[in-house]
Amino acid sequence: MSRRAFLALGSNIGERAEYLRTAVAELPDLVAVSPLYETDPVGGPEQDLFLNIVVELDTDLTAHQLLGVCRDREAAAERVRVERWGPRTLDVDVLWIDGETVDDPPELLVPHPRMFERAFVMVPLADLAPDLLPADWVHPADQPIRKLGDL
Ligand code: GSY
Repeated sequence: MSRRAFLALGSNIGERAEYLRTAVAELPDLVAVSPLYETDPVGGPEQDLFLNIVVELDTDLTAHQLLGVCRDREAAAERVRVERWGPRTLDVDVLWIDGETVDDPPELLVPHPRMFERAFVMVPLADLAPDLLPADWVHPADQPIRKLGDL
């Protein structure tokens, strides 16, 4: 049975918007794409600004199949894992699947364990699914993000 799932996408190397557009075009069961945000990097070394979006799928793929979709999109963007938390052409994470939790570390944890700490995830997620924003969620003051418009 299909259910709502959300993925987070980010890029901070090269033609950032193009990496996001190409990935979105290849996603299965896509129903919505958030506005595009430019965001200061959170964590990791000093690095360039990210572009971030969140997408909504209506899918009957399993959580692990969704993880495979994320990895396929990253591989297609020729992502090279040079450094954990470092710059990347494309990052795609499973954030949330309605009614499901997955505890299969380090491969897959759903809901994503850091999503609620990250403005670059929660702000675009709230654009698509305000019901998922906790009532007491506060935008961290040290995580500025700027809405750029549609991808
Ligand atoms: O976890 C996703 C990759 N990533 C990002 C990101 O996508 N956006 C911002 N602003 N900071 C980030 N730090 C990491 S790691």
